[in-house]
Amino acid sequence: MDLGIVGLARSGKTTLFDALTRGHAHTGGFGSLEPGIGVVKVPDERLDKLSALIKSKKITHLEVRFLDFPGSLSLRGEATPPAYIASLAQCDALVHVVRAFRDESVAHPEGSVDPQRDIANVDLELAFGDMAALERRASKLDIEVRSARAGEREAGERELALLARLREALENEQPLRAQELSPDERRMISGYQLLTNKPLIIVVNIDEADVARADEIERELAGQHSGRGVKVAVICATLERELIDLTESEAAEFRTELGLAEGGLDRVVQLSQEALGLITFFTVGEQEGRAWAVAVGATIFEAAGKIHTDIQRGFIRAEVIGWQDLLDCGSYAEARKRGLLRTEGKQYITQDGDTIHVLFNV
Ligand SMILES: Nc1nc2c(ncn2[C@@H]2O[C@H](COP(=O)(O)OP(=O)(O)OP(=O)(O)O)[C@@H](O)[C@H]2O)c(=O)[nH]1
Ligand SMILES: [Mg+2]
Repeated sequence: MDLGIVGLARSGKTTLFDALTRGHAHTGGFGSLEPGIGVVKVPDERLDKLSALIKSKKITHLEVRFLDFPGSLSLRGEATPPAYIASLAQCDALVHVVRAFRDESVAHPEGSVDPQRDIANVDLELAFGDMAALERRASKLDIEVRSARAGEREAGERELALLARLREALENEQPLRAQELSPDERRMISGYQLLTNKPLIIVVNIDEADVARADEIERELAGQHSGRGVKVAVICATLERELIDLTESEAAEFRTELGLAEGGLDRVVQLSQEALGLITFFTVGEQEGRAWAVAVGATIFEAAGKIHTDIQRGFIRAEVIGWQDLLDCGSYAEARKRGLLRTEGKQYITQDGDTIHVLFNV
């Protein structure tokens, strides 16, 4: 899962990236147009507790990759370089770092701090990228349709109509992720990797002086901006970056002193999972406790396929128990005795937090 960090120049993208990756990332080097890349574990207390209970030798968390894109997205007047758009298009979701910190020594590219304006401008920039992509596709397809025989034009014509509808939505400042699309239409545009169709996490980078009000600021902004495929998180990137160099107890003390809540960075990572429409299930045994991601609504048969294609192929049935029930029972044996370890067939819809054991035969 690749998450692209974007935003205006000097909004705090690299500071956030360093905090998330604890400074251990591979970076592109000064002046490079390559994004810095870092792998981050998705924290999950449920997995930690389950693995401790079953005494798993190894714990494997979910992982996401963050890509720290250099420089600015909105370049006012200048077109965003196509190579930049193309790299963004490869990402599964975008993280937009918005500057809300006031620091006279750090120049804002627009001359003043205004998070609402910057959120709108970056949305617009992403929409421009999509508009260009849709136009390119439409003009190619138009030629194909015209040169096709009369009876073979229908699919192309339907796609052209869809492209026109999507362009109109973008012109009306509606991101593509907000559009109602049929499964068929979704399939038609799935290859285009459109930017405003990707889940978006807006990370508002607040001032050190505002951390005690972080919750309040987040509620307000989330009320305005969160919606289908959009999540909002508020953090102070510089403080989070400073904390990673401290010991746990030093960091805790520092947080109390500043009124800085714990887990701000974890939330950015967790929100990205949510924005992607993923839920987590677990496999927990003595060898390994492991978290897996699967789309909301996926059957346990599909979940089994995430673990291994053989396990899916030979699927017989699965034993399933909610993570909290397993913790409460204290062991699989006790869970079975109390009837909480259920047997489910292929069609069972996997629930967030399910602990599963697939019985299979290949
Ligand atoms: N006061 C304050 N300064 C910050 C904060 N976050 C970032 N900065 C400062 O802003 C400057 C730019 O931060 P970066 O993290 O390099 O920003 P960036 O978005 O990666 O910048 P580019 O990659 O050049 O676009 C640095 O001097 C940071 O120390 C913050 O929360 N508070
Ligand atoms: Mg940077």
